[in-house]
Amino acid sequence: MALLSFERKYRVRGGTLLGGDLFDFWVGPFYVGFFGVTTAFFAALGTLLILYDASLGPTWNPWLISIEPPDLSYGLALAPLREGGFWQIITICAIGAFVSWALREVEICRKLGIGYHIPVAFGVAIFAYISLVVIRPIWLGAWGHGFPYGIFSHLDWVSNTGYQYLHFHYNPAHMLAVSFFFTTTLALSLHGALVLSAVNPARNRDGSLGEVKTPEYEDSFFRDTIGYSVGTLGIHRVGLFLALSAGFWSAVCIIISGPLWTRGWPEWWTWWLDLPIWS
Ligand code: 07D
Ligand code: 07D
Ligand code: U10
Repeated sequence: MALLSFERKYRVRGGTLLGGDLFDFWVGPFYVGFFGVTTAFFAALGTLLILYDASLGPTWNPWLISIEPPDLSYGLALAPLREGGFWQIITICAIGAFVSWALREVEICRKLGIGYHIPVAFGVAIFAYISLVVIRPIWLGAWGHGFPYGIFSHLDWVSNTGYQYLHFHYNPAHMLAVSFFFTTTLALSLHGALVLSAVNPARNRDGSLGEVKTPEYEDSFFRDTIGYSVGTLGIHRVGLFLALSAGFWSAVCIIISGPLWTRGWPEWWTWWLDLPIWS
């Protein structure tokens, strides 16, 4: 079915979580819904506050604008607006917008009668963000442990936080996360390449279209090369698992840095280096 006639068929009322029929309509290609309105509200308010705070600051250079979290001395209290209060409200707006976006995805899934895999996956990204600006700062007792909202300044935060633990590469959860990120790109490149090789074949020498191949060809390629094919549905499960694991172990690696491990990460490995089997 062509996409436009499909849209006519499925664009019917119902399936909303909140608001009933109230915002149950589309604007151009976008579904709105109650959570589309809350997304727009939080995104617009957060963006305006960033622009307003930037207007009070020293620069309009987009690379240098930075919304700083409060000083550590404020602990978990509310800070005055220009001393981290803006960062606190912007953080609430960001979480409001991300969670609203996820719930709007849920409503769209319900309308379509498909699974909730996409909002669940986005939930892992939201978890990683919340681990940086809510869970770890609360556990360490100060909002000042969150990262600043600026293009270069958030890189400075990552570098400084990394060196605070001497050598962040020795964080075992960071190792898992990095390996999952690398494996995700390997899996996606293999998958994209395999699908294109089978369903988008080169033209024949006489100029006629090449034959589109069936999944048996795809399975056979991997049975011939590595002895096993995970299958055409299976590769999508593998991909989702790899990508969500990357985000999950990222969240773990930063939550444990400080709350559960305060020394340099290389030191964590002494238990391993001291195992009696090595001597
Ligand atoms: C391609 C989907 C599109 C999304 C894009 C991002 C904004 C920010 C700026 C208000 C893959 C839109 C950007 C809305 C507007 C202002 C001042 C997604 C795609 C194009 N980072 N980070 C970037 C964010 C953190 C790190 C780029 C966000 C942590 C490193 C962009 C968050 C740590 C590097 C950006 C966040 C960290 C970057 C490209 C939130 C650990 C880079 C992102 C909400 C996770 C790279 C100059 C991209 C770069 C980069 C955005 C959090 C580390 C500005 C929104 C604190 C080491 N980050 N980041 O393509 O070039 O994502 O930086 O958590 O090298 Mg970052
Ligand atoms: C947090 C983004 C969430 C985004 C959301 C949506 C909008 C809307 C709108 C486009 C998690 C935002 C949407 C704003 C945009 C429109 C229209 C994603 C988030 C909700 N590291 N490291 C990681 C590597 C080093 C350090 C993670 C590699 C050094 C610290 C990942 C290397 C030191 C932290 C990773 C390397 C160091 C990390 C990041 C190599 C510095 C973290 C991915 C090759 C000296 C962070 C949860 C991530 C983390 C993190 C990779 C090196 C420090 C595994 C490959 C040794 C302090 N590093 N790192 O988390 O775990 O994405 O954050 O050297 O805090 Mg590291
Ligand atoms: C996949 C796939 C598959 C496909 C696919 C895809 C995965 C099976 C079948 C999909 C993949 C792709 C298309 C490939 C490319 C994708 C990426 C590389 C990922 C990254 C994506 C991007 C960078 C694009 C990001 C764009 C976004 C998020 C759109 C921005 C939209 C808006 C700002 C509007 C949002 C809508 C809302 C909030 C709902 C209701 C609101 C409105 C309609 C607007 C009305 C608003 C008001 C009246 C209030 C005003 C408020 C505003 C303006 C707030 C907004 C704030 C701002 C600051 C702008 O597997 O194969 O093929 O295709």
